[in-house]
Order: sequence, then structure tokens, then C-alpha cells
Amino acid sequence: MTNEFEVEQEYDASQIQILEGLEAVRKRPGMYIGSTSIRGLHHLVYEILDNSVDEALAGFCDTIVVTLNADGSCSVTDNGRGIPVGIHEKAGIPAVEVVFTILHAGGKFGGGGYKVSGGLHGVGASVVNALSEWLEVEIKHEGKIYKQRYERGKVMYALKIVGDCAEGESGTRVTFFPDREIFEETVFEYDTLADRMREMAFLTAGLKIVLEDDREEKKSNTYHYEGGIREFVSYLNHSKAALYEDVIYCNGEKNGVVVEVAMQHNDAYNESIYSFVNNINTPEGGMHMTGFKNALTKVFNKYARDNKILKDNDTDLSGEDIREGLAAIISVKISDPQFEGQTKQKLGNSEARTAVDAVVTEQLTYFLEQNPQTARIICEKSVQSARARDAARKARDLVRRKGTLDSMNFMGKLWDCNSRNPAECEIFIVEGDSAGGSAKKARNNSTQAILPLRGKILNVEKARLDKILGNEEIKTMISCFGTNIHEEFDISKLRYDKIILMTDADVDGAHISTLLLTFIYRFMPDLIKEGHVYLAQPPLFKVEKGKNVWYAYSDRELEEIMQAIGRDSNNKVQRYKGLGEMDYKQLWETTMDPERRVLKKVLYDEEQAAEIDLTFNVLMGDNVEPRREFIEKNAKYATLDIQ
Ligand code: TTJ
Repeated sequence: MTNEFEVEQEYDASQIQILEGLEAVRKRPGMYIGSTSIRGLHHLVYEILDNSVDEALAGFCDTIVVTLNADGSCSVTDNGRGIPVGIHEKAGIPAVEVVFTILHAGGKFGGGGYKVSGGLHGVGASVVNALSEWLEVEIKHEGKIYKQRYERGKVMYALKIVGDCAEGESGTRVTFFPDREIFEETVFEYDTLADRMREMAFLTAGLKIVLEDDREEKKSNTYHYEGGIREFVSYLNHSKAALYEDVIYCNGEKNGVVVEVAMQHNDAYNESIYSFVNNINTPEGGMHMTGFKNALTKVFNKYARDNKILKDNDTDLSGEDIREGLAAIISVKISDPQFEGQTKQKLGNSEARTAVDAVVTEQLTYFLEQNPQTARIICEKSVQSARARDAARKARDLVRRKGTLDSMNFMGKLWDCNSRNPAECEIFIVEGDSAGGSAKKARNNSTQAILPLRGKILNVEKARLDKILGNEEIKTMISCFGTNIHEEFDISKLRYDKIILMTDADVDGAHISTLLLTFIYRFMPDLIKEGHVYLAQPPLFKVEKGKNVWYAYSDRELEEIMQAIGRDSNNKVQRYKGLGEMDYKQLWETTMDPERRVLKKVLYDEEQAAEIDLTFNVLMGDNVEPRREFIEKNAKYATLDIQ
């Protein structure tokens, strides 16, 4: 039986091989797109989008429209040459059918160029097809509109002409509906896709990418940056105060590697440096990042000495000093990228180090000679950073010599646990002495340590290292965790498997948690990336009826309890204002007992690295305006705590 789409399909050996290939994808989707979570769902979009971006990089497309359709499908439309519709000489079927039905047959027709698609996760459009309930491709080419439809990878009908278009018009549109049998979640997240569209547009100067949401909440954003990564750096610095007007830009090609670098210092103290290969984010850095850092240190030290900013007996500026407050994007295009590292997100090609080092050395040297004022500003900031780092080192040494950074200092503050096996230990960072006292009484002292915080900790986003290391609460946490910080960080020294922030369920408690997360993110980010940081979830309400007690952790849960037990008069509902209102038994059973408590794990999505960095700075940094904008934009997600 066939419907209007299906035709009686003769399956010869090649078709059977095609179906077996796509079946393999459906059997083990995680092997092809990493996971079937929301991240895997979004990778379907990136996989299709990358093909259109390749067409833009080849110079034949300048506009891509990504549409989240009301029916739950996603369309990607470009104005490129259009996927070829001619018969593929080896396969004996149209080239476009090869792209969508034969595994890894993607890539670009014709060699050369720097493919974005087929990169790190580049599995080819056929994988998207196999994991879609249906997929339709429409191509405008030489006055005709071609169309083909597939269902779970199976061809529904041969490529056919369905209409006419203007002679000179060309392009490709792919619409796919993710398979609900495969994906846990099939509702696309607009903001997540928007972040990647913005990043892709920054990385591809001149390319216009439009993201449209035609579902309930209709909206659209256009990302178009003629300045490319120079505008990316300005975006990274938009919530900070730049130290000089220009964004420093270097670009060139060396031994087949296309190099683009943009950088600008701001008045903050952390580095925001992101690297890409063929528009693919490389959070673990690699050879291109090494080449950049080598060139920067070499060029600025030479400039500082030649211009007597560094005296003969001064020690060299360190890379960290020069990169303090630096926002930078390193983008290289290379025809055969080798990905290494723990998550295969580190560039291994040594020619990229040579190329980036050469291009940046040559062009940065020229820029500094042409812009002595800017050069001096950067060198002097680096010298100040070196002095602050020395002061911090002296503070650390002094503190260590006084024995207050070793196991003695935090004895007065930390109620440690008896076990010395980090895998079973956890430390509660508790707001306030009264909650700290309850937590100490409540805890299992074999595996649970308690560190009470006296008041709000320093906002490290606005402070320099020497001041931060002079702060008692900060020093104590560094000592308690055991890993040290920054380049001396060693996760194997972590003394607790779980670092649990336990603060009041009110605005002040949220603020303290945010200050703590800022400190951990800026000084020991791998604690978050490796999944060691959690937020305790104390109850919001206690409901008593007769001898029975219930705890509610949200307004919705309170509602459910009230409906379940009835709302008669002898119900007593207590809204907890803080942890201190619970006695230690209640604190144990509701918030600390591993058998009964709920913890929120703080997650870190590498694909959102730049956005996370920016968000911390917007929320915790000096500039009020970007924070106000952020709050206005996100207020709808907040659950207001009206006292
Ligand atoms: C390659 O060079 C020959 C002419 O066709 C070029 C090409 O493949 N262009 C192209 C492919 N433009 N857009 C695509 C494409 C677009 C989407 C949305 C999805 C896929 C798989 C390919």
C-alpha cells in the first residue's frame, strides 16, 4: 500500500547498503551526534547549517535563514548555488540524494577550501536524515525548483521538479522533523541556537544569519557582522571598559593555515580568550592558542624593553601578566584539522602554532610601532599586573610561612570530616554562623565537612589578585578545597568530591551563592567543569497537620501538598526565611541527608563558554547598564521572592 508520497521501491544491493548504513545511525545515534539529549537535537541544526556556511566560505552564499517552524520542524535556507541535482557518476543517483542517504558522503563537492561541515562533529547530512521522522530538501537551480522527501532516511520519491523560479535564483532549503523515537527532547531552544548563530556570524564576516521562531512566541534575530571577529571582541567587551579604542586585528596565511586574530584589553583581571578551527570551538585550545600566547609574550616583552618600559634588571613580563583583562578570538582555517585532548576539542596540527605565531608576531609588532600610546597602555597594565602578582605571591608566601595557608589556618573555621577519602567526602559552604552551627550538629561527621561563611564574600569579578588573596574567606576556601588556583590548580588534590553551597532560599542567599560561583568559576573552573559543585535545596515551606509534617521545595509543591491533605483550618504552613529557622534535625532530613536531600549540580556547557564568561561579567562586573539590560531581558524567568 502506498500513499501519495510513497512509490513501490525496488531495493537493489546499493539501496540495501544505504539503508543498513542509516539503520546503524538509528541504532547508535550517540556515536554520531554525541547524545540524544537536547544537545544532540541542536547538533542536527548545526550539522545542516554548517553546509550552508561552507557555501558562504566558498563565496557563493551571503544569507542563511534558520526557522523553527510551528509544526516543530526546523528549516535551514541558504542562497548558495544549491546542492547539485545532477546524477552522481558513481552512485547513479542525483548528487543531492547521495548527500542525504549515504553516510559521510557529505563534505563539499570538489576538494579544497576549509570545510566547517565534516569537522569535529561533522557526520554529514545523512545522519540528520536518518534521525528525522521526515526531511525535505528543495533546491532552486537554473529556473527550476527540485524537491525530494525522506522518512527516517528512506527515499519517499525520486527527486522531482515541483515548480519554477527566476532564472538567476539559486539556493537550498532543508526542513527536518527530529525523530521522537530517538530524541528525549524535540523542542528546540531558541536562546541556545541564537548563541551559536551569533558565534557563527562573528566567525564568518559578512554572512547574514537570520533565526526565526514561528512557534507560540514568534520572534526573530539577525546576526550580521561585516567586522567579523573584531566585532566578536567588541561584543565580549561590551560589559567591560576597554583600555583603548582599537580592536587589534591580525590576519594572514602561512603554510596553508589561514589565521585571523582579534584582541582588546579591558579593565577586568580575567582572560576571555576563545579559539576556533574552521568555525568549530576548541575549548581545550591547542596549537593555535600556543602560537598566539608565544607571539604575544615575545612581542610585548621586546616592545617594553626597546621602549624602556622594562628596565634591564626587570624580569620579563609573564604571559599571564600580558593577558590580564584580554578579550581575544583566535580563528584558524585548516584543511585537515587534527583534534586531540580529553574531549577531542584541542587542535593538534603543529603547523597552526607556527602560522599563528608568525602572523601575530609580524602584524602585532607593526601595530605597536604604529600605535605607541596603545602599546604603552598595555605594557604598563602588564607591569602593574606583574607587581600585583608579585604582591599576591608574597601574600601567599607570607600567609603560607605564617602557617595560615596550610592545614592550621582553616582549623578555626572549618569543621572537617574524619574520612580522608575525597570520593566519599563533601563540604558544605554555609551562610552564617547560626546555620553553620545547625549544620555542624546535623552532619555526618565522617564524610561531611562544614565551612561557615561570615557574611558576603568578596566579588572577585571586580578585584585584583592581591586583594582577593588577602581576603580571609577566599584564602580559607582555597586551603579547604586543596586544589590551589589558576595555573597551579591541581584537581587531584581536591579534598572533597562535592562542594555544596548551602545558603538561604532568599535573595541574599542567591547573591551569596552567585558570589561563591563567581569565585570558583574564575579561580577553579574545572571544579565546575568536572561536576563537583552543587547547590543545596533547602525547603521553602513546612506544612503541619496534626502530627504529620510535610516539606515543600517550591510554590507548586506546596500547592500539591495542600490539595492532597485539604485546606482545613488546622493546617499550619511556615515559610522558611532562612536556614537558621530550621533546627538541626530538620536541616538534616530536608537538606543534608544524602538519602533524602535534593542537590542541584552546577553544569558547564563548553559550547556556551563565551556566553557564560560574558554572563558572569555582566552580572558581577562594574558596568551597571549591561546588568540592567540582562535583568530586563531575563526577568520573566525569575521567581520573585517577595518578603
Ligand atoms: C558545492 O559546489 C558545487 C555546487 O554546490 C555546492 C554545494 O554543495 N552548495 C550547497 C550545499 N549550498 N548549500 C548546501 C547545503 C545546504 C543545506 C541547508 C544543507 C546541505 C546538506 C547542503
